[in-house]
Amino acid sequence: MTELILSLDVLDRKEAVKVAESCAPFIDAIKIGYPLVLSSGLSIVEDLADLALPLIADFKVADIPNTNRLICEAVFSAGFDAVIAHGFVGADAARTCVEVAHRHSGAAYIVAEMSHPGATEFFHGGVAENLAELAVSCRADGIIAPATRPDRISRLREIVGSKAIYSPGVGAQGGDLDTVARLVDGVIVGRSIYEAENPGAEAERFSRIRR
Ligand code: O7E
Repeated sequence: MTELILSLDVLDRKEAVKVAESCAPFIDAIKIGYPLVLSSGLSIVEDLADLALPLIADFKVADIPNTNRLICEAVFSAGFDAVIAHGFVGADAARTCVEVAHRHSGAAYIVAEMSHPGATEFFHGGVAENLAELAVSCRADGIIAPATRPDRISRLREIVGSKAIYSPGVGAQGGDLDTVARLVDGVIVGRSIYEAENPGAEAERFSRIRR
């Protein structure tokens, strides 16, 4: 089964909770990043707790080991179940995120390659492959790979094996749902669902990948 992860980049707190509630039966997790946390505060986690869905903190943590540790401790203390970190800061810093996550019985995912066009300016020449290898050596739970470049997902799969691959970029960024769903463990979808007239119905439509 391929998981469907809702990217809840909605700025209004009430609207965010409403969207999450309507999508909840059709999704496997909710990804929350800076847009929602900066507009609503960390307590948004408490508002979503009743849905009993895993909450993924997409803070793309990218600092020195000690600062990464402080950020990740705050993430898990707030009630998140997983954190997303960058690997380009090096193995010591990335490993810190993984260690904090595992100490809290949570998960940590490392960004291997991003989905937007500009990502190719730096994620080339083996950089993403190196980041995927780093994720494996740091015992991360998985990587993030671009739905906009399915061939790259296949290449990174060769490196991470059975570790999870979660993939953003379907819908609004042009990635094809069915193509990507066959390659990854979870598809991350934002605007195509939360900007729809009926987000719940749209989430249900996307949830065909869970069958
Ligand atoms: O394009 P959307 O609206 O479907 O939203 C995609 C979400 O995934 C959005 O929150 C964006 O910040 C995030 N994302 C990407 O789009 N591309 C990436 O390469 C990485 C991420 C991301 O979430 O990284 C951590 C999973």
